[in-house]
Amino acid sequence: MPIHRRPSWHIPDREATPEHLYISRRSLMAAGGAALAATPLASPAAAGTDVTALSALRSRRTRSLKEALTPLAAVASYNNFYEFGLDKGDPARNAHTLRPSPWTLAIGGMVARPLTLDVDRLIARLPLEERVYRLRCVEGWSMVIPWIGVPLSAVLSEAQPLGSARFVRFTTLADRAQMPGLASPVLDWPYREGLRIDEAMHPLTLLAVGLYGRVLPNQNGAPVRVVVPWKYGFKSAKSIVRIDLVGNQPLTSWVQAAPREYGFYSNVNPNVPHPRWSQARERRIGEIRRRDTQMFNGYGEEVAALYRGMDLTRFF
Ligand SMILES: Nc1nc2c(c(=O)[nH]1)N[C@H]1C(S)=C(S)[C@@H](COP(=O)(O)O)O[C@H]1N2
Ligand SMILES: [Mo]
Repeated sequence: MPIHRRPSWHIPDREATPEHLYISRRSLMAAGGAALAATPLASPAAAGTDVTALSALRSRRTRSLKEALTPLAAVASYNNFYEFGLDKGDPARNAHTLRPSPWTLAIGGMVARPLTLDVDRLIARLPLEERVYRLRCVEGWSMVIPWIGVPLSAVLSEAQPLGSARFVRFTTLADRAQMPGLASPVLDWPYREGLRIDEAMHPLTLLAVGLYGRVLPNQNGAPVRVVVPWKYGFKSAKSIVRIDLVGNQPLTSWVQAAPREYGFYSNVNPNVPHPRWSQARERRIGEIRRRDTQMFNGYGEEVAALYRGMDLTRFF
């Protein structure tokens, strides 16, 4: 691997795009048309962190892709968020009952300094970045999204993980009053995910609080979610309430539900088919022709070393 190359997310200052982030909620609504108007994109309770706060950002685009962005209307209306139903349109229809503010994120487990963070305040003090990442679902669709957030490592470091911590477990909200999908036993709630600690601390792993210059729409995991761009979408847990540093590989909801179909690693891998379908191709939302899926979702240059020597058909 060449050493002197700029990191692939580097873009020159002149291409950093403050202006187009300064989008008002009204112009987003106009741009998005009917789908957006019907969708309560705003997190009404999150007054402290509304779109003005995020767009007045400090946020600079620190990572771009030479691929068209998936329109916001699609990003906010074609979702997997089983807490709000199983159909792709259910989260946009149902997630208005989620109350993203106030919201507490606890960081604990094997840390020297357990934290209880008020997410509105966390957002206000974070040096937010905009990063355009692909997200690919294990079901074979993908999107390109301008996320806003910070590297997860920046927040985890504040809790001072112990040297003995080897994995990170994410626990998401499970509140029947806010989440009608919990009535279905499709998963063992709360939705739980996990990463190895080096994956969690990798500079690509984002703790996202917004997209398209605004706070996260509820259906995209408000107020705080992870985005792990080289893994299948389900590794990117939404509406997180707890992050624990742990010693052993945590049991995640999808591994628990169907261990032969969903492994702990779940790296995007066109060479390892899901037992019931191929992972070789994908459909970018908004496109008709399918395209080839890239190893590690195209992020191999940065993450392949994490898995050197591992049999990726066994650790899928
Ligand atoms: N809490 C929670 N997080 C979740 C899910 C979920 O059902 N519940 N679905 C996952 C799946 S399968 C995908 S593909 C992505 C979808 O994210 P998006 O709707 O923002 O595109 O969220 C992931 N995070
Ligand atoms: Mo997914």
